[in-house]
Amino acid sequence: WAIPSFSERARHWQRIKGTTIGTYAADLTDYDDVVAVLREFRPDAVIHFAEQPSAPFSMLNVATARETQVNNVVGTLNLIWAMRENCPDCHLVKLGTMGEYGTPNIDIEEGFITVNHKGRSDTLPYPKQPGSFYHLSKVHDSHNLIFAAKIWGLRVTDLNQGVVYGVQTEEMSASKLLRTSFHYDATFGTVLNRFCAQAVAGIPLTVYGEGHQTRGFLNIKDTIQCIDLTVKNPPQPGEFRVFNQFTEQFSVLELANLVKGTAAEKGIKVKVESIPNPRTEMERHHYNAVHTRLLDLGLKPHRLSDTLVASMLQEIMEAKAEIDEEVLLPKVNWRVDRTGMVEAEVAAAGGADR
Ligand code: USQ
Repeated sequence: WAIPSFSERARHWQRIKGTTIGTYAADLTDYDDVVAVLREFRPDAVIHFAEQPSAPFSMLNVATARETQVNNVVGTLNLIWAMRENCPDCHLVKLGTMGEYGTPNIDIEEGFITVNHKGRSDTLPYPKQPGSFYHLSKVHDSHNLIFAAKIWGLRVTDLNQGVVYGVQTEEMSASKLLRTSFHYDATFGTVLNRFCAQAVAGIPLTVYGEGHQTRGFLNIKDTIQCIDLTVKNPPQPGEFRVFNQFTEQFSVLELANLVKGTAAEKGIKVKVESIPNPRTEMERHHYNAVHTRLLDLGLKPHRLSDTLVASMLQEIMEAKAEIDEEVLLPKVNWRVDRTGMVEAEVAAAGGADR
């Protein structure tokens, strides 16, 4: 659905809430832009969500991989330098991802793990095994942030967020003018949102491979709650914290079956289809990730339920005519087509008959 521009939404928020919100349009990869905004606004906290967020986009070709890593890593690097020079006491709340950890065969801790090695012990950053150039960009960011906290004393919280689902925040339900975009395409849409859109469009739900891939999930409403709690409880100068920001774990197949069951109650017949996995990822693996730090700060999770899926389906049904079925099937393949490479080498060598 069409949404008002960012500044229009800010103006509308101002009208209904009576609070002032300034808006700036700046490019984080332009250092002077970043400095100008910080100098004028003088923030106590910066919530950094300005990264390219799609794993498939980063795996499309060299240009999109480069765009992802330059935008994400250079943008964050500019921001921490600008904070060091202009507001070193400001709290940086940075959007990371649970995908930084990958799917190791041990439980995932909240940022750090205590290791005993050859009779000595240390608490170290949890090992990273990301699954795309996008997820890697967040790993690179995390390392830069750990360093900036240690060397310059910046205060940093890395929010390792899981897969977000949901259509509505409370503000968006109160006014359509505050709506944000809803992505259901194979590149920018996340899995549960996509399954709901596929159900409404009447096409089979695209479970990649076996569908036992398990991830941490959270409702879009809880994303907002988590940021609020993080900003209200800043770290000490020089402290780098990691919060694993998700509320529940599900496999892809569990989500598909939940959507199928809920859609059936609404009279929508849905087929769940396993399609060849376009990604290189484990389809059967251990997954148990600690996520207590935001709960300790007071997070009240909105858990996934059939009523919630029903309300998502309802919301999407109202925009059914606008669904573009073309974008629902995955087009980006993680794998290398070696047959093509051999053919290209043969062609480069002057053709098959040489
Ligand atoms: N999947 C399907 N069918 C689909 C789409 C996805 O089976 O039609 C599977 C994927 O193979 C994957 C899982 O569902 O195993 C999650 O995929 P996703 O596209 O919902 O999420 P992902 O690519 O991991 O990325 C999303 C956001 C990203 C965020 C990340 C959190 O786009 O910004 O960082 O979720 S996490 O996954 O925890 O790293």
